[in-house]
Amino acid sequence: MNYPVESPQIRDAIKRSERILAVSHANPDADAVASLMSFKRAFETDARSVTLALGAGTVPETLVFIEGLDAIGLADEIDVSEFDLVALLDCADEERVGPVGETVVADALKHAPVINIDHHVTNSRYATINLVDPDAAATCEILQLLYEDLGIPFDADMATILLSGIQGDTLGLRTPSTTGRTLQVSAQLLDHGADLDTIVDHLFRIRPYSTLKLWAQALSRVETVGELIWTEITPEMLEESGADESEAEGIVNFLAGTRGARAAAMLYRKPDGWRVSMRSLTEDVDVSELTGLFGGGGHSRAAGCSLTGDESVRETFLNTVSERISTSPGASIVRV
Ligand SMILES: [Mn+2]
Repeated sequence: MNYPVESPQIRDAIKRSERILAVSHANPDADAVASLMSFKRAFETDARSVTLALGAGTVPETLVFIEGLDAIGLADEIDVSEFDLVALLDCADEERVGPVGETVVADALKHAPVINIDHHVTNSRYATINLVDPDAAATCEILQLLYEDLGIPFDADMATILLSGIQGDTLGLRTPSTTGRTLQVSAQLLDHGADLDTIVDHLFRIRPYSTLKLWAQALSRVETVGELIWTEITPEMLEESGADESEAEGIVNFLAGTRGARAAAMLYRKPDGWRVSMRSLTEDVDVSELTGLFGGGGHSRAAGCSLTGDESVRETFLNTVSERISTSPGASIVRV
């Protein structure tokens, strides 16, 4: 491999630790879950435990093919002070971890080294040791290189876990974040016995009926504001379809492929406002910048933010984004 990830600090921190806590973010995706699961496999020994936790939420059903998922708990049920090393995986900042993020990181920093391994360009380097590579398509891509540098053995299960994180974040090696290195890392994982067939079936092909019902509802209410295309997921829609929120995840990518749309937004209704997920297919539309206007962030083609308030806040968001991405400045903005 031509791209070593060298981290003597991480090597030393792991070597000195006996009780590691690895945490990933709320609304976990394949990369978050795979990062956690691989971390446990890589570093747990008879003399060292690795406890896994999410900031909030549950593991998506699509990942059932990974064994041992019940090892993943919730950060707010864990006493951070019991650990002598805390690793945050795939978390750009404390907020991304979830509502308990700031407390978890602050508590951890008081008495233990904190490792931050991530690939988001907006990462705020909040930890003691920051291994942040925005050129990586997934945190699992960084981890594969790190494990290799540390001489961690790869069996087929480990390779499948890591490849599922990469496949998840690159939508099957199709996002612009996919580089030659991503392909090389993936090729190596295949050589280690990763089960690509199972990953692709579970992540991209098999879906429950409830997902179809939810997509039908979300797509039936699609609207445009200028060159922004958007739709919304409400608690009522989730209840009616029997789906959970994670089943809506692919919709925003699907919307972004609409001819004439320069950006897509999915708004998830929350008690105090909305969680927003954005995508763009155009290089000149940077959605991390757009969501940044509302306190969010992410990647240039995929980013998110939260809106707090009533429908006027949503209207401001939609109109602001629409105006910013408009190719015909001064065009009238459609009221929603
Ligand atoms: Mn990721």
